Amino acid sequence: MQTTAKPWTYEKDGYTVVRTCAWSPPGCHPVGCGLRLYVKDGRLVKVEGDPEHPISQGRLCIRCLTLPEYVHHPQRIIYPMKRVGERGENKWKRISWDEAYDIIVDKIQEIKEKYGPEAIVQFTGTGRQTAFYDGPMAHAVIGTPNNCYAHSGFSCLGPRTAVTSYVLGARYPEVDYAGQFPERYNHPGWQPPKYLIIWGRDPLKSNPDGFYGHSVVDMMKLGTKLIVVDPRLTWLASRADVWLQVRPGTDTALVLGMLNVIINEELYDKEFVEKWCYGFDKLKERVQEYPPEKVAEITLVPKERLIEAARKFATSKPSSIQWGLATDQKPNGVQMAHGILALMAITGNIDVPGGNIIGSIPLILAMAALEEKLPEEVRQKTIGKEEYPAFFGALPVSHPDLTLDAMETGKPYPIKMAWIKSSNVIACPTAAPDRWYRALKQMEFVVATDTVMTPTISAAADIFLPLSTFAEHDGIVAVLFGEVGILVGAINKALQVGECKSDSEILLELGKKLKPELWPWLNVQTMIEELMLKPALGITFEELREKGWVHVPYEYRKYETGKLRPDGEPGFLTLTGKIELYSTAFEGWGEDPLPYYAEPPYSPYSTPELAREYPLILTTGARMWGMFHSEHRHIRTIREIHSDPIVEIHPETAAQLGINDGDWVYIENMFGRCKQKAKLTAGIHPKVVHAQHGWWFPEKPAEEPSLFGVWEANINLLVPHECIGKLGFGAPFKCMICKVYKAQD
Ligand SMILES: Nc1nc2c(c(=O)[nH]1)N[C@H]1C(S)=C(S)[C@@H](COP(=O)(O)OP(=O)(O)OC[C@H]3O[C@@H](n4cnc5c(=O)[nH]c(N)nc54)[C@H](O)[C@@H]3O)O[C@H]1N2
Ligand SMILES: Nc1nc2c(c(=O)[nH]1)N[C@H]1C(S)=C(S)[C@@H](COP(=O)(O)OP(=O)(O)OC[C@H]3O[C@@H](n4cnc5c(=O)[nH]c(N)nc54)[C@H](O)[C@@H]3O)O[C@H]1N2
Ligand code: SF4
Ligand SMILES: [Mo]
Repeated sequence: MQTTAKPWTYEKDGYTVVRTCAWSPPGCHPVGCGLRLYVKDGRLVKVEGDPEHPISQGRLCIRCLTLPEYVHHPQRIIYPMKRVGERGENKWKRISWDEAYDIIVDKIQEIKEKYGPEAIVQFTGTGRQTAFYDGPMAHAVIGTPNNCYAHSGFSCLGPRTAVTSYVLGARYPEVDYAGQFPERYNHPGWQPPKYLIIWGRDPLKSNPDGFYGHSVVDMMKLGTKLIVVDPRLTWLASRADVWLQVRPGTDTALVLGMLNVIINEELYDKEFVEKWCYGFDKLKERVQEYPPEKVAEITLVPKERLIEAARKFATSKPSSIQWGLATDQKPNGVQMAHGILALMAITGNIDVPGGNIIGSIPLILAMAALEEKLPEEVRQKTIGKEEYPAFFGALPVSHPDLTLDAMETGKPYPIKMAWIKSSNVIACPTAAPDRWYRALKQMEFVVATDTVMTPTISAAADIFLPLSTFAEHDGIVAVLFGEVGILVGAINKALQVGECKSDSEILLELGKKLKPELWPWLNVQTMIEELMLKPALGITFEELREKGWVHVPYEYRKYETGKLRPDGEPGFLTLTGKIELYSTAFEGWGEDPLPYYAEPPYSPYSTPELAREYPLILTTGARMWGMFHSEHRHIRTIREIHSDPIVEIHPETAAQLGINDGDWVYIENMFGRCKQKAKLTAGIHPKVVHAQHGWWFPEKPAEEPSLFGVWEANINLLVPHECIGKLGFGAPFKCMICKVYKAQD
């Protein structure tokens, strides 16, 4: 453990400088970049990257650089509020925290008595800071089993981590970018991957989960070559050794084709396969169904490119794979994830320097202990537990699609209250958002916590609780929630804005009112210390803050030393003790134990009739530099860069449709339509279009029917609900069909 040169807070040139690690709000995933916040007269005046931070090393993106604009934005809501008009009228009255808590406590108790605790659903979004506290809030404060991430098929990270836990018996295997070592790339024994496959991910923009995107560029400078699998020519694809421009939604065929080449040409790691993999012969048999010629036809990737990529990856060790959201956002994503794990495994790249590394004990598990405080008979009622055991076994939350069904039908039981945190439900995560909108409006009582008024809150909430940004509270950030053993950093409060509170303060304060026996801690710092820091790392919050960050102890090849299993035996924590190329778990659930390709539910091949009317393939939601999902639409500096919702179209396709660069166009299919601005680019396949997600317009009226223009550009109006994979995972957000035409209005 090192100590940084500067203390966590100091005075400089009339400013109070506070060093901190970033998380949310405003949104980001937990990489925990290092910042220096400059505060004067109670205002955050400027922000600098912290050059001492071992991962970000002084670099920051625009979302952190514009933090002062976010913190002091006039549209921020900084006091608790109660709705006074009708829902959707956006009429509110300021109240005190005590009054807000009294109303909430009374209402929760009333609903529990009348309908049972399961009638309350907590809605959460992507892994922002509240991710540590979501389970405890639902289960050990509110007392409901229903904690719901309302993204159809839980199509984000969940499928990847679930499949990993079944196939590998471990948490998400991340690219070894030396983030776990204080001396980073100079660590003895570390080496850069020779090839890095970037598959359905754009990490420079997304810095996803626990991966610091810019480390790809660092590693390229150290010699790493890229293979990029993406229907769009990203910055990284343009610099790749091999770019596989795949038809959206067909990746599982591509991975099976690559396995075919590697296995048939005997380019795999025979020793590793022999010792640590289960079901190789069956996989070998299966991949015979996917010869490169056939795969080329399915995927639109030329056969030669596929073969070249497979050979380069398999014959260059170490190599690793960055696999992203495109894995999850399709009903066939479980099989894609299985195939990618098989690719890492048979080439012997698991948990080795420069390969894909496996984490140690996740920090989040300490918090998870609190989730178990839910009585068993209540837990049994979690929506979807019966229908999707594979889903529930890995993600003990309520199933998103079945939760909407329950809200609409009252079956298996009525849903009466929603607690919305870290999600803009109708603007961003949901397929068929119009149905979610109607369902939320039927609720008897809705509480929301956020930093600004959103379309969802204006439409449906009764109480608004104002949230502090990461500059305004103490906390911790753990890279990938501690799922890979990398780094834990201190979040330090630099200022107070209005009466805003953090997710963890709200959790503790409400916990003390509703279940005081479970919430004995005096403040958030001690709670975090007792629940996470001491058990996982043996340090106090003050010690962490003095050091700035600590590295979590990490070692390679844990399967050799018995560190992946509680019984201390070598191997993996699966039924067979090996990496299951043939999954005994899937077999148990009646799913095919081997990866297989299935056409997207709507495509020129699976629905040729519909495809005549909607001939273009639609992928959505590739990340933007400046926006985190539906956030940041109100930040002027960022809107100068991302002014309008953008749909990317190939110039030849646009010419056939009479569309010019900058035209407003409708994107439409059998489920709905929305309007975005055309950007012509040769970097997309002529048969494919890409549309942005998460758009709403804070400059438009907050009240109904506009709701900040949330229905205008909302691409999820074209994505159906309940169109998910067999085990409950994955929906077609990245593989729909559509037509595009010029908007005349
Ligand atoms: N700036 C910013 N960063 C973010 C977020 C944000 O909103 N903004 N969101 C965060 C969240 S929650 C997540 S889950 C991550 C996601 O981050 P990533 O995993 O990087 O995912 P995306 O940016 O959605 O898509 C990555 C790439 O997949 C390509 N793609 C589209 N369809 C397909 C397909 O069918 N197959 C393949 N192989 N590729 C396809 C897209 O063209 C895109 O370049 O980002 C996180 N980071
Ligand atoms: N078509 C399409 N749709 C998609 C995607 C796609 O690629 N294509 N991506 C999907 C993915 S991967 C995801 S994860 C979802 C994301 O969906 P959500 O997570 O629901 O994202 P947002 O709509 O940005 O809602 C987040 C809200 O939480 C607030 N917030 C920010 N930080 C915090 C915090 O720390 N605590 C709390 N309590 N609130 C906070 C923000 O101000 C914002 O209003 O969207 C999904 N939607
Ligand atoms: S990745 Fe960018 S937005 Fe996220 S914490 Fe780091 S600098 Fe901030
Ligand atoms: Mo996500």
